[in-house]
Amino acid sequence: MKTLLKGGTVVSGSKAVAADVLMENGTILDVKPGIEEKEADIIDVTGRLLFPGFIDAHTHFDLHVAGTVTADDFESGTKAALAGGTTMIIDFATQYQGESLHQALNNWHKKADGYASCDYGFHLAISDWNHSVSEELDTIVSEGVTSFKLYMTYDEMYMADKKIYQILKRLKEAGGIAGVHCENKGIIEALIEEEKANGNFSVNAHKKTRPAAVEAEAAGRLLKIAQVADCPVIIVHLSSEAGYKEIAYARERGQEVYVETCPQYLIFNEDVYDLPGFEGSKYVISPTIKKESDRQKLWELLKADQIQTVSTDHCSFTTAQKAAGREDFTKIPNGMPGVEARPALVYNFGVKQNGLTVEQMCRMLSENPAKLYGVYPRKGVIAPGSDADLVVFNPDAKWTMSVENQVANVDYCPFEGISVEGKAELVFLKGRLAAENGEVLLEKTGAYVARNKPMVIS
Ligand code: DUC
Ligand code: ZN
Ligand code: ZN
Ligand code: ZN
Repeated sequence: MKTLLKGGTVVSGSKAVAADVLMENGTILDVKPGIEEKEADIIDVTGRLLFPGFIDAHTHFDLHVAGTVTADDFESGTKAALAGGTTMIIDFATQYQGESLHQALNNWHKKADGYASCDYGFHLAISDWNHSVSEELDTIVSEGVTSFKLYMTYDEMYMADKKIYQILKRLKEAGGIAGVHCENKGIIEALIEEEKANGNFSVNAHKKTRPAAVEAEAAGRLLKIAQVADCPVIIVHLSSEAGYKEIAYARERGQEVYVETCPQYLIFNEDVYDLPGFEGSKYVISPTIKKESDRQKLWELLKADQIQTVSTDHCSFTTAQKAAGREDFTKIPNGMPGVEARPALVYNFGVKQNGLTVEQMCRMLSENPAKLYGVYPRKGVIAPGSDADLVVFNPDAKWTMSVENQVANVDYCPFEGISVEGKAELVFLKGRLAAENGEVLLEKTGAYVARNKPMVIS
């Protein structure tokens, strides 16, 4: 059966035009004004924006960390994604010490295959770099895992400068790209010792131990390592203006640097860590949410196309899990949910309130991640031949975010009480109606997506 969406505005990264969309068997057949098709299911989408399915390139589902496991696994996390209009996620398959990259990938396939309601791919987080891992890289890339993650902090995954350099050089040969978590481990550890010595074990010590300079130092160092390795790199979850200055400096030197930020850094400021009681623990994430001036700078950078993607870093823990750190902030598991809220948040705070265009929103949430992570033009665009992953977005729908209407498996919503305009009304996954007004209709039909090498984003 064919489906025809009539009367909407089709958004791409470069334009928004009135056009109808015809799809069949999971694929888009035609996109143009005035399509007539008697055999099709016809849906009137007048007044709606049609976006290519949103891609969240930064989730942590079923991650065992900090002595616990994230509240969302692939089953609940991908349902939440779909509810908000995200039709593909890219999660971080994590190599633990002593494992091969293939073992790590197999572990993540076991978590996801058969459980996912949206399409999915994996980045590989490299934790244990050695000769045999280096030898595996070419096959890993040819098998469709073309992006990697490196951490400059966290004991279990920390990568020293020498290894970062070696990995970047090998990735350049193999045709993969690395996204890097930039924070200076040593400074954080020293600041934690100071806070504890001063008797401060409370939530607000979290922000004191991770000031912007911690991010900026690591970003600057990474970018110099990448300069020597002559390799493009992605800075994930950028949270500060100081961090951005290092990126601007590297770009002036001619380096290819891609940047991701997340809704939480665009919506909140560090005052969340001073909320009464233990409320601030809901926002204990790393990097931390920074100052009001950083928040405003990130919006400016998005408007100026200096930041390429907005992903969520969805890494959810319940209030009971967060409570493990009631007496010691370093024991609060780091992370917050966001996978279902991102499209509406970016539309409301970006397009409605901050002067982003719908084309920019399309680039940040769909086209750019599709290009950078090697799934374009199969995904990231509404065009003949592309997967029929598509969001019918109602720009005028008014609603209030709340744990009451949240699909994710968490007992709080970090955006509780925030009223927004704009909602994913109908979500199509490969031509089938998979979610409607925040309710998931089609479960566990998500497929694994092997990816191509990254495309340059201009
Ligand atoms: N930061 C978080 O807050 N959670 C998951 C991993 C990360 O880097
Ligand atoms: Zn598990
Ligand atoms: Zn990170
Ligand atoms: Zn992350």
